[in-house]
Amino acid sequence: MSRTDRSVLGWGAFVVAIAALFLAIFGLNTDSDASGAGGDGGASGATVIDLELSEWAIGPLMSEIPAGEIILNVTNVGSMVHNLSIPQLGVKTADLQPGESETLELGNVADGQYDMLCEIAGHAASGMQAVLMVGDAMGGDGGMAGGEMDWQTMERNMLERNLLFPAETQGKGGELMEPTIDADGTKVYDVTVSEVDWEVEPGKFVKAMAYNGVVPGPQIHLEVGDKFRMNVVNQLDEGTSVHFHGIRVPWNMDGVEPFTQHVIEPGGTFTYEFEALEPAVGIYHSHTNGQTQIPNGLFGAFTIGEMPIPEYLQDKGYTEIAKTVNMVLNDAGTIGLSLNGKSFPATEPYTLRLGEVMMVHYYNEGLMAHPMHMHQPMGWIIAKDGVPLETPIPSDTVNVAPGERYTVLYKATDVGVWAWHCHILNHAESNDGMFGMVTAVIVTE
Ligand SMILES: [Cu+2]
Repeated sequence: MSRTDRSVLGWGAFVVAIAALFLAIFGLNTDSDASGAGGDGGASGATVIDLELSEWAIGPLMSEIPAGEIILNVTNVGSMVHNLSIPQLGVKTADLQPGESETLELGNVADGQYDMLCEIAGHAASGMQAVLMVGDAMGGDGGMAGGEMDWQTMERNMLERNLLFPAETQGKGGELMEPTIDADGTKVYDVTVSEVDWEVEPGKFVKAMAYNGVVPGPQIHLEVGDKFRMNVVNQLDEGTSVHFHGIRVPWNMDGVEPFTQHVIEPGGTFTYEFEALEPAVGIYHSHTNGQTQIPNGLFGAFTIGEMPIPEYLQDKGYTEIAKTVNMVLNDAGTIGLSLNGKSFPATEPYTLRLGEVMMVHYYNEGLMAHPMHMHQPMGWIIAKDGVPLETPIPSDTVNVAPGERYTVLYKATDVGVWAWHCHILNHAESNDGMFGMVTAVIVTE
């Protein structure tokens, strides 16, 4: 849909609008106090830098530092165990307990950009990555003064990345899956669980776990009264199971070893079968090694019936839904900070015409809460965990905790390219441009 929609607006206008929007919204962060460069410290002439590890950042913001001897004083100021690794230089601290420090001598470091990250599973994807910029790291025309990255350089870096949006990547998840219909009318879904190479953002392929090869898994939609069957084939090299989160099912279909079933072994199969008893906004996901399998991609929207528009909003002109969007949030595993399995600039933009209403079902399949913020249009929460609210709640920001679902109506009231992102700012922005949990809604006449 996005290709067609983009052509309506015109590609050039789209890019210009996006650029203007980004410049307007995301101000430049050139706080010089945030520089980690400690100047030329010590008799050796080495540059000494104090770095802090926390959930989920490596800080402070790094400015460019001169080539030569570099010493890092690394302190874990967080509440979890972290480490700091610079793979290109082959150096790494031990796993540091909260409060612990370690000094890393990097030796004589040449001009360049060196990635720094915490190597504990999931931490880099959650934000614990940074770049150590040394000497002429930017290729000569950065105009460095006093070891600081000037604002023009930062701006150029940010714009370069932001203008990649919306970037094409391989693979698109979450599309509606058509069942085959059994003789007795049962809707039958065949689902294969396997590891795939998933392009999270342009050129960045990760090992994902996927239902039918895509992240999120294909959407399943039933009507109340439908008979449902899912034949699961496990092609992973570990066990798995499927839980129907937020769906009323018989106990033995709940997908939890050892309470309800044995794990589906590698090469094994399992059939889930039940009747759709009640309307639902739910999700199907793994319940085996879930803290890894779910963030790595084993989730998909599972909806039953239609969500009604509350009378209160019908009176305000919300009479028809132009578009329904499932927005699955994630922040961990191999996929990391993402919307529907993609990270900015590969996230999908959405288009609306003036006056149109978009219904969004948010699902959080990550490990952290995410306050999802729509710049415009204004939102109304109409359901929590699939249950309609008697009175809608106005919401330009809705905080979605892991496992929760919120249904929000957004009405397009003003033309423009409107950012839509997680408002935990380091889930969306960096001094290298936007990343992770950012997309946009484009409203046209
Ligand atoms: Cu977030």
